[in-house]
Amino acid sequence: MPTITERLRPIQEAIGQRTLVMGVLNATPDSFYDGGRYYALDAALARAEQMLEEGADILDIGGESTRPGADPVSEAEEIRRVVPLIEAIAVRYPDVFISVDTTKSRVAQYALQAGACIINDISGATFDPRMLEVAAQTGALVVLMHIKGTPQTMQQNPVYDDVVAEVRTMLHTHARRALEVGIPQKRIWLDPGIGFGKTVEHNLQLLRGLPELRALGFPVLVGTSRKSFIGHILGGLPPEERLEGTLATLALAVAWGADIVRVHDVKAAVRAVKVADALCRRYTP
Ligand code: HH2
Repeated sequence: MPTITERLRPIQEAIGQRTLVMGVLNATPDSFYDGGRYYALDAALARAEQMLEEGADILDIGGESTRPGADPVSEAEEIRRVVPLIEAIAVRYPDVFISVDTTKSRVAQYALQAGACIINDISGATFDPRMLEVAAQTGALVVLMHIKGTPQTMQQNPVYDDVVAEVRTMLHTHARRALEVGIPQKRIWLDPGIGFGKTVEHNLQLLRGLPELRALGFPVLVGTSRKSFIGHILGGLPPEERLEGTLATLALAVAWGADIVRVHDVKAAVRAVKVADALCRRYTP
């Protein structure tokens, strides 16, 4: 049985060559876009299969919505939602890269045992003090995202002097903590946390500031998919109407240095990113 670190090698080798696409799969009743659609195991498995056919590099499995004001979910319930799904995907597709979108170290631990190899923590491993230890001990890759506050409080008037500088400093701190517990640099990805304690203007500044975040020396993941700042720019369009706006953000995110994009619409995103990669990286598969 290859270790998690060995299994991660192909994904790490692709970084810098082309932009990776992470497909979102939320086994939740209340996520802001796909909530309720993939709550049942069969529906979630069918969606996983579809995203892989459409070219997803990674499947990001979540069991707790982090939309503004979402109700927290207990550890036991989150495990119940994600672990059987991860196991079922891993059995069917042993080579697939699965990340678990969680802030709880025990959920991460069970998810890794079930077949995940990436921990995607929207708190930058700050909500659960054991998270980095789990990543270090298991050899998992960790995505450390910036959030201001918690999902319950984050959109209550977020204020920054200089949002790019503050997010950059905080991400640097998160990365240093991860390095200190023994996680190697190439197994740490950073994420500015679009929509997590940010106004529309903050989100735009952060996207334009991606080159500065990339300059920290870690791969950068960006999650703009169907988020509310896109709806806001487009005159109040709902999540269902935000695909084209999302694709515009993906092309520019690639141009500004994103290494991984997290999306709901894998087929469209893979096509957009391939064209952006051909232009920006001179890479064609
Ligand atoms: N955004 C969401 C959830 N997890 N993880 C990372 N690394 N970056 C992101 O931007 C990010 C994330 C929110 O999107 P979604 O999962 O679709 O919604 P919900 O939190 O309502 O489940």
